[in-house]
Amino acid sequence: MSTTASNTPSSKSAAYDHLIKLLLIGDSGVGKSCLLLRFSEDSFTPSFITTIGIDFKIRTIELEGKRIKLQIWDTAGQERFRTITTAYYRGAMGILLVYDVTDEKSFGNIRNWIRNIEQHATESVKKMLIGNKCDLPEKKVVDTARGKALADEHGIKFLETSAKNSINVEEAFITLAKDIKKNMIDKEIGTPGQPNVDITKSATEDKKGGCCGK
Ligand SMILES: Nc1nc2c(ncn2[C@@H]2O[C@H](COP(=O)(O)OP(=O)(O)OP(=O)(O)O)[C@@H](O)[C@H]2O)c(=O)[nH]1
Ligand SMILES: [Mg+2]
Repeated sequence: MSTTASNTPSSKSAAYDHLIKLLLIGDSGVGKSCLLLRFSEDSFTPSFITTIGIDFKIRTIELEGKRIKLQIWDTAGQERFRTITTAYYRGAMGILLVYDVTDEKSFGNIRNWIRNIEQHATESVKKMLIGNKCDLPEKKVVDTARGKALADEHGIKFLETSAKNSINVEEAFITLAKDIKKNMIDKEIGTPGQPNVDITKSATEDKKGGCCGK
């Protein structure tokens, strides 16, 4: 598990004003873990280490003078982990739906991922469509207009990113966080001491059970 122990979601120190829980979903190999690694540690690895079950990373950012703790859950795209990964949808305030611009199938499957969200996430969840690997224009098969059209059809934002070349990665996470924060201020949720859905507990239990340890 690559997560820093002091950053476990159960840490009680309220060194933040709002806690925002995000989730990354999409087919295996589209670059979810790499996007998260770029955002949380500003690094990239070309080797493919498929995610087993679920993982998370933390990064605290500042938005309009408020400290926003982002707890970002990275799911395995592989079908065999579907039961465990869908259990995390409900706790998410925002979901990044990721496809690979060089992989037509991963784009086609976005409709299935959206259906999963409709079935398992809360209705108010904010979504964003991400076309990753935009650093490979010669291999690109899903053009920008198609990504944009799909996002428009679902009334969600869209960005093309590159975890490798660090293009639009910050923008993706921060735009989604901003949308959620705007909503939160109205509803006064996610502030320290406020009860909110604790998806951490099940993660810890799952790891103890050995079904998704990393
Ligand atoms: N060229 C390029 N390659 C990328 C980019 N992002 C990820 N990759 C590569 O794509 C492969 C898969 O990346 P991962 O982030 O592990 O994919 P994933 O979506 O987390 O896959 P699962 O964990 O199996 O669901 C790796 O070999 C990465 O190096 C990118 O922006 N550009
Ligand atoms: Mg992964």
